[in-house]
Amino acid sequence: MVKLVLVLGDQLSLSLSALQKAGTEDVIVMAEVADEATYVPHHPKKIAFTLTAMRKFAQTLRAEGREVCYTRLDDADNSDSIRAELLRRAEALGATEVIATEPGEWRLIQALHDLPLDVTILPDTRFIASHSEFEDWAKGRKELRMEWFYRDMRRKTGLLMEGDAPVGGKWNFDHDNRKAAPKDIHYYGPMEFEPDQDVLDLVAARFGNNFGDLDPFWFATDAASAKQHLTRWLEQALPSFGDYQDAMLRDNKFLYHACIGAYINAGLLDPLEVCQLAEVEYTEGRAPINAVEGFIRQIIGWREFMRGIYFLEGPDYTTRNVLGHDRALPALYWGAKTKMNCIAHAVDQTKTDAYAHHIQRLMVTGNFALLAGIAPGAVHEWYLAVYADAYEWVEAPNVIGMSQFADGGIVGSKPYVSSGAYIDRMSDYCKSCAYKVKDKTGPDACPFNLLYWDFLIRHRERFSRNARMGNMYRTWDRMDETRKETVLSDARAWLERLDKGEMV
Ligand code: FAD
Ligand code: DLZ
Ligand code: SF4
Repeated sequence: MVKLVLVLGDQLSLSLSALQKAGTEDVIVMAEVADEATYVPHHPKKIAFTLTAMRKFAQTLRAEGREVCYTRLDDADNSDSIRAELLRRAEALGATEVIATEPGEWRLIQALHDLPLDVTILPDTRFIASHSEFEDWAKGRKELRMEWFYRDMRRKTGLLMEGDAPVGGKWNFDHDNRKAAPKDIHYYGPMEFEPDQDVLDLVAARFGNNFGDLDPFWFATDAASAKQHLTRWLEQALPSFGDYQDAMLRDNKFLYHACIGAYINAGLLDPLEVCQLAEVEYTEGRAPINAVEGFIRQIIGWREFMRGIYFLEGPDYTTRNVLGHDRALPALYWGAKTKMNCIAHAVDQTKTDAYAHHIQRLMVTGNFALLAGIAPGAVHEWYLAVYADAYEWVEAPNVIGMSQFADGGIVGSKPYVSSGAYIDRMSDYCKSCAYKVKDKTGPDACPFNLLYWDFLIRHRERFSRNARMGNMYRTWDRMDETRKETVLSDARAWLERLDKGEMV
């Protein structure tokens, strides 16, 4: 009897385990559904990217002779959810079995388990570490640290290895990767591709009121274009990737970042192949070790580690809130005017491109949310909605864990917080900001300076025993009492203005 083979919007790879397992007579089910477009208010560009890439992938499958039952969002008989679409197709075709590759979100895994059909969920083999490998690695460890896991992934893949030893004599070259913003940039961002106007019109009509600009739409939406973009990036930008990985510039939003997260996560690029291509740039002498090692670490280290944590920690991970933060997400995250230049730039870029690079996400919008005590669930939903590369398996550990410390230190050993000084060192935002980054108190003081101390003092009991944070508390303890009081009262007054919805 014919089986249904489910392919989701982030499973657009010919190597997908469900496609490999299926017989040629089995029917592939792909569905554009309202449920997936609305579980958070996704950025219109993200929706357009997903739908365009799904449509093109269905064409590729058909060209290979596979039968695809494809539901478009505006089809009259669209039943609005993956579950209902599978049931509808099963009934029409008389099928009782479904083959699926494990979805990247507990919500959908549960929905598949709940189907009154015979469902086989296969592992997602596009990742380097399986769930059991990560569990075995994690078992019995007091702390889960990415660096140790990463070394195992280097050994497993053989990337940048000379026998058992790391190429260049060191596992990690991050020490060379924290240079401040460069003066000249020789890379001008990702390649731009033609959109599918039908999809843009559909998304504009259905989701045009969501936060985010649909135009200009520049994403690659098939494997060949994504590879074209990657090839150009490897040639033009990889050599400088490491040096300026943490820098932020007003007029050069992408710096030397690869802008491939959306492509890898949707299945248009294979993560291992991407790393192998980067390795060749090193072995052929075209890119330095600090750039190539740093880049490969992001993919086989951080990306795999985050996925491991998501599946290890279970479905309640997104509700964690060990710091008890409960402030509502301020309107400035949705584009309301703010005097904070760094936030304005990061949010504006997010609105335009459904993209911001790692340090903007971590040290600007994430840092601010943590310092201001915003409810981590709200922060999580924002990140899941606004970035084209956001799927829960990778977004949640980055937000709930790395950025908001809401998991109590599973992902990171200390919270990523900083005052304005860090942002000033790594960017050119502060020069043209209405606030003064050097002011620690008073009406023009940079809010990051005020909130930094407010955060540390609110959570003193938890963090003062952390060996990596002792210095911060010693600095505070050396400040004179009047100054301490002024810092804390200025911080409280600033937060009150934020809560009242004043322009801050
Ligand atoms: P580059 O800087 O060029 O890095 C290359 C690749 O490395 C990325 O494409 C990605 O595949 C991988 N990578 C780098 N850092 C990470 C990381 N911390 N976790 C997982 N993969 C990583 N990444 C997502 O893919 N989806 C998300 O929803 C997401 N949300 C984030 C939220 C916060 C608060 C933070 C701090 C980080 C988040 N990241 C997320 C990680 C990282 O910011 C993005 O992967 C990166 O910005 C994507 O842009 P890029 O392709 O230009 O990356
Ligand atoms: C993100 C997304 C969107 C916007 N739309 C669809 C869709 O219509 N159909 C689909 O199969 N997948 C979509 N996706 C991706 C899913 O939300 C994703 O597969 C799950 O969140 C699991 O990672
Ligand atoms: Fe951001 Fe403060 Fe710098 Fe302004 S002064 S850009 S608020 S860090």
